[in-house]
Amino acid sequence: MRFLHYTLLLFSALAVYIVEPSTADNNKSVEITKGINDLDKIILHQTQGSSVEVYLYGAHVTSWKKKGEELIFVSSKAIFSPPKPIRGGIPVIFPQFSNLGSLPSHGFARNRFWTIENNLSHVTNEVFVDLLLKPTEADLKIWPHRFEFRLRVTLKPGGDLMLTSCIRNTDAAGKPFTFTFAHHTYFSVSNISEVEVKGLENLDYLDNLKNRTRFTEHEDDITIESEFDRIYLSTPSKLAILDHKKRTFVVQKDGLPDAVVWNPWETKAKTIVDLGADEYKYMICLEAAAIGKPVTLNPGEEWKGRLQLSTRY
Ligand code: TA6
Repeated sequence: MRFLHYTLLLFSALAVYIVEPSTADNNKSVEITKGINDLDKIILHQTQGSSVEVYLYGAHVTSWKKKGEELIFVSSKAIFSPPKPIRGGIPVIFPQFSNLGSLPSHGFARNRFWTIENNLSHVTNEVFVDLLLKPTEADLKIWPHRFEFRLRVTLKPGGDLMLTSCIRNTDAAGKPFTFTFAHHTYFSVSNISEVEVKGLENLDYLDNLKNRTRFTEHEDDITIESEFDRIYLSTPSKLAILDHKKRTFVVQKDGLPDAVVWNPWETKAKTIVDLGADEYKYMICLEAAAIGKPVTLNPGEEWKGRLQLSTRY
């Protein structure tokens, strides 16, 4: 009887965790669990109290912690219930950014259920999970293109977060398709008044508040003092958000030439049902994106994009 009891305990522990089989303090693991509203969630654990949480709903990162400190903003009013996208975290914007096409704004990848590719693992010292999205019959009705979108979410030993996207055109009928893309990251900041965005000086941008009219940025460092919504074109691969009260976020990107900077500010924030009235003060979106030059893939072709987030103190 006692043998049976311990065996059951062992198997239930194994069912939830894929734990590094060596010393406890390594603590590298991938945990499959339930989140808000019982939605499936994966938690990547790394050494030194780093962790990442990602929902299968939207392949949506909703938490990134280093030394136990939360670095990603999620609204206190976020709705974790399809088809509403989750407000905050890192929404995956595909195959259409904003209203740049006939699909619903920001496409459909952020409100679809993704699946786990069967290799929850950690290689070397990295902990990662591979997520997969393929179009449903309903998707094919609104966007008649066959694709496979693989997103690897990786937590590195030092706590850096990496998102590696791989989109393949699997259309057997030989049709190419074109898309725009963004990782719509909501960074958590001490206060928007303490923030500067670095690396966008002298670049052209499309102002979403002025019919996407094209302008050139003349400020060295961007500060936000009102509603702000711009698509910066062909930016450097390394950008930074300096929060004078807390830390610096370093954003490194490959295959994602553009960057969107967004803050709704007070008035617009009041029109967003799933955003708390003054929460605009504690977030800034800096989105690694491919918008200015939409990506076209012929059958069999693949596109890759990579985003790496880190912090400096
Ligand atoms: O990325 C900036 C933006 O396109 C803004 O124009 C604003 O609409 C924001 O995204 C949020 O969009 P959502 O559809 O999530 O409300």
